[in-house]
Amino acid sequence: MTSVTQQRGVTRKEYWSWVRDASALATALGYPVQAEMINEGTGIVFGEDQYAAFEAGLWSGDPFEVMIILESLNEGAVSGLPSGAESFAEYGGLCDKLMILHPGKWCPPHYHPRKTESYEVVLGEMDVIYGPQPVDDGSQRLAAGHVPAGTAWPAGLEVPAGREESYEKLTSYVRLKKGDPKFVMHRRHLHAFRCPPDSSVPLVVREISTYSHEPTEAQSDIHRPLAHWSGINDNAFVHPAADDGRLATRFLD
Ligand code: RUU
Ligand code: CO
Repeated sequence: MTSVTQQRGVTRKEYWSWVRDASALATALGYPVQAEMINEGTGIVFGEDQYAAFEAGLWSGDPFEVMIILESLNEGAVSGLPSGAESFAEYGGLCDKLMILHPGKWCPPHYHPRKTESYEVVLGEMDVIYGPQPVDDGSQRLAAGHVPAGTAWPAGLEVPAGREESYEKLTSYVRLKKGDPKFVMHRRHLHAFRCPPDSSVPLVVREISTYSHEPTEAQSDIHRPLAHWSGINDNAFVHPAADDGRLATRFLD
């Protein structure tokens, strides 16, 4: 009997060429890349099984949950608020990120109890799927906002093997292109997106959003205007394994 072993990590050589190529592309496209944005959390692999993406390589077109995030700004808006408004500050602020995904690769299904985000395609095309209705998780303090209904999924929208169920509630679909107006994904709407597998270029998307509460090392306390925000994780991934990737990269060497 032959046993199939799946790659469960990435070599440093693969990781750094992925991240350095992506940051060079971002710089060429005019994004303000700074040295401190390049680290072991810049490339995100959403769970141990998703390292298999590196076996066939990032250009294979195969569906895996693997992406780059370069974050140039994450500012909470907390000072000068009227009294009584402070506790709502965690819903505001301003964040600017550039996200880069290779053909077939996905940002996995998730929603944000607080963050509203918007997308502007800088290079390539973007397949977005989302939940047309907001998630009711009992935690809501603000209205969710309306995301216009898209169409049904087109044929051939391949999602990662073993994670199919986590995509099921994201029934609305839209394809975004460079030059489209920003598409707003309001808080509490499930969303995921990918680069089409037949693309000749990686998908590059600029995300402008409210403050991103994320449990990454890069989010040092310097960027957190309120101490208790360090305990907030505003990314609710549908698949339990998807959360792992935010915390550390698994190196094979
Ligand atoms: C995009 O939808 C995003 O929210 C990024 O900003 C990361 O937080 C993960 O997904
Ligand atoms: Co999101």
